[in-house]
Amino acid sequence: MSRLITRRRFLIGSTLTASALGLSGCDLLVENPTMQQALRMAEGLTMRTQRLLIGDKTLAREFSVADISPTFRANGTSMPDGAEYQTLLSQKFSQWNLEVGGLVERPTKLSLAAIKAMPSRTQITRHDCVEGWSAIGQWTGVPLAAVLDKVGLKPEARYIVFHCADEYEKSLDGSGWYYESIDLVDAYHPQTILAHSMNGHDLEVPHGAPLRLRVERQLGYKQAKYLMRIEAVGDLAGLYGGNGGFWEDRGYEWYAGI
Ligand SMILES: Nc1nc2c(c(=O)[nH]1)N[C@H]1C(S)=C(S)[C@@H](COP(=O)(O)O)O[C@H]1N2
Ligand SMILES: [Mo]
Repeated sequence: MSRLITRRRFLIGSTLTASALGLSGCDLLVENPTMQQALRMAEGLTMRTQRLLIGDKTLAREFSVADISPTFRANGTSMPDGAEYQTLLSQKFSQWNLEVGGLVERPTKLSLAAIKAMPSRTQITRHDCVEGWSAIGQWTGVPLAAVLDKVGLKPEARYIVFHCADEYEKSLDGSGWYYESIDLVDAYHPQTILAHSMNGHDLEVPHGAPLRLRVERQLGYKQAKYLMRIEAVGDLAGLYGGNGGFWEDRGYEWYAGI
């Protein structure tokens, strides 16, 4: 399947991998099956090695209030332009719900108020974007584990998928929606939260209002903003490009360990 090459995709893709390999653009990489297989094997190795070395429950470093960056850049989408999101925003997210479904015993919808009423965790962590910038921010939200316990995962569930409100790459076939996924080790990690607040106030639109994922041992593109729906699945093959995330479908690693 051939896709339109957007300028953004070319720029980001090429700085990430193609330049390191001396290729002229990420499409060379993305369309070369041998290279793809080699990358995915190396990625599996990285994930296993990292988990062997640091363990499943190791915490990402946490910082103090004094370390919080005075400015935290917004990256990727900074304002979803779809009508549905615009309506929800104009109502201050009073009608927004997080849908939780897929391979769960009790599919549910959670309002923002319900999410804010759940036990929360606050953490000050460093966000590392693959493009080469970092910022320290304070995040408050409900542990994903608490949400998953509420709905009850079915035994076949192996990944949690995060569906977002922004179509990052406009396309006729709808393949450009931002989404992400993590496995159950990261889903149940104590620092994996659905954050509704940043630096002590409600999440602002550029940073993913009303709710975003924080999965602190991975890179920036895993931190899905504008959450609309969470889905438990047994494998990632049936979703969009099959690689578990918007950027993963465009050549990035699925396990983006820092
Ligand atoms: N829905 C959505 N989530 C997203 C993105 C996006 O474009 N859309 N960009 C990702 C990238 S590449 C980064 S670095 C971070 C940026 O988060 P920030 O805007 O709060 O800095 O969000 C990630 N999550
Ligand atoms: Mo990023």
